[in-house]
Amino acid sequence: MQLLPTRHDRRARTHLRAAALAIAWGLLCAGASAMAAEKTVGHTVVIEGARFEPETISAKRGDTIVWINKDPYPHTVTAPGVFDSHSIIAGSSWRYVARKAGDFPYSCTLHPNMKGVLRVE
Ligand SMILES: [Cu+2]
Repeated sequence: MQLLPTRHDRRARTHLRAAALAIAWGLLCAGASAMAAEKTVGHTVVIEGARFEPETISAKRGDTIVWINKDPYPHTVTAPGVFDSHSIIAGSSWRYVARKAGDFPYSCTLHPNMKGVLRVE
């Protein structure tokens, strides 16, 4: 019988504390993302055939807009000085949270004839 904690006991307790912290942190994060998900309003722009569909998308401040590239080659969603997705590879997407109100014309830097407008109220 031992009265003093052994080295093994101490280590076990440290592990337990680390595990408890990890669980608490996980719950905190899950809660925060659930709250964020409730508030988020999403809009989708599909990029297909080198066109933005719809060409003009209306959103409110705080909304998230997702551009999905369905073409087999990359595109960008670029409003100089406002936002820039850089290359969105085939089959990938890019999301942007509209923070500022206004009309933001954007284009694809790889295909400058591809144009769209993000309208934020
Ligand atoms: Cu393009």
